[in-house]
Amino acid sequence: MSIDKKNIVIERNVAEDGFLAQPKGFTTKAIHVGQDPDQWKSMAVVPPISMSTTFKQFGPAQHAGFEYGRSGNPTRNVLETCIAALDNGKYGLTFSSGLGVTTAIITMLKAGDNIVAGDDLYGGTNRLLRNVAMNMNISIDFVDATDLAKVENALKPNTKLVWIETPTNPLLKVIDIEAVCAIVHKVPGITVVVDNTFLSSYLQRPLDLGADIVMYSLTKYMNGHSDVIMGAAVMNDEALYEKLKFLQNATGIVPSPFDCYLVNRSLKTLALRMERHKSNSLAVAKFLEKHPKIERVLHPGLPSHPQHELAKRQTFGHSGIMSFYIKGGLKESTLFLKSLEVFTLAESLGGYESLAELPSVMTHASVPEEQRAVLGITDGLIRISVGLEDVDDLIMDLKQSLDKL
Ligand code: P1T
Repeated sequence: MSIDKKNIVIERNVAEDGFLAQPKGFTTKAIHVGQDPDQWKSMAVVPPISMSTTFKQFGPAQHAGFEYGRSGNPTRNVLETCIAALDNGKYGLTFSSGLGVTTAIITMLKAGDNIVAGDDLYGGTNRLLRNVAMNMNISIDFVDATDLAKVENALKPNTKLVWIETPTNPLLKVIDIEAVCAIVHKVPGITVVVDNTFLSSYLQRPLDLGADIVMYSLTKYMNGHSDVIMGAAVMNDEALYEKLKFLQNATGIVPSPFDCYLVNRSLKTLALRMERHKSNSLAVAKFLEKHPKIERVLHPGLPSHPQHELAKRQTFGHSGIMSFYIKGGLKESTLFLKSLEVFTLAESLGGYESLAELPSVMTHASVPEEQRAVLGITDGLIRISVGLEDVDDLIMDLKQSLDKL
């Protein structure tokens, strides 16, 4: 099957596991795009870290491409070029965190505008929309975007942004990006943003499916080593890019050159890491699904997942993140989490190490209680990020911890 989007022909072949087959060339791009040694006088193969906050000018307002470190930096440029290529996008921009990207995008709006957002979002995104954007007199409608009619019905004359995560945090709902974009783009002037943090550009490419902006918390899989907080936005539209580039500088939400170096280095192993996250997490999900102390496992790679078929059509596989309902409540989930020995009880996800957490009191504590109840973010819902350890050790750890219940 092949589809034609904005003159790019996208091949969609099916892999053995039923998900989309990965086209050739991803890791070659991750290693080479933006990294040309000829761009440096030293011909360094590894892009140097330019820590300088300012750059010498030939004459007043005459410079060689860089003037001040907030408005542009050579190490940041390398990373932004590489990140854009991985999403088949024209333009990439990096910010000091994932929420920094969200702030910059929201700052494109003005008082009186409306945002339609998915109802299940990272707690910090939910908090930013409710407690910051709403205070700027921007209205937000939260909808279950797995139901396309709800997205369509929520659009208003003043809607300027549709914001979705897929899969969602922490309930792993999968949203049909192509269908949402087709509905929204019938109305001119609405930007569709897809938060692709849970899958990375290796496992899902929202721009190819019609999204206007793909955004990341690079803090997660894209960096993958739990040692950098950073965010990115990738897009094809020049006007959008110019607006966001202006805001990147004007709001000052920029990352450090050293962190850009680290993320750029990490991208070289993204494909390798994601393949291992994918296989480890499926093995863990299958183990948990059969365990008598577990009520239900939410993992798009399992046939029991409500949008399993959609996940297969839209993604190149699933990452290491999943949630599950343990039988019982706060007492049982607390005992389970405290008993883990290989998994670390901590917020975040997407690093090489396995993590586990309780969204209701940790990552999603800022979501209003009533909304958590409606969505099913209960005290029995545990989220895990399956890392790169030996999978038998991970399964043994989960087993010994569940045995304590
Ligand atoms: O932490 P930061 O880099 O600012 O990214 C925010 C963010 C945005 N989008 C998604 C889907 C996210 O999961 C996050 C951050 N999430 C966690 C810290 C967490 O534990 O879920």
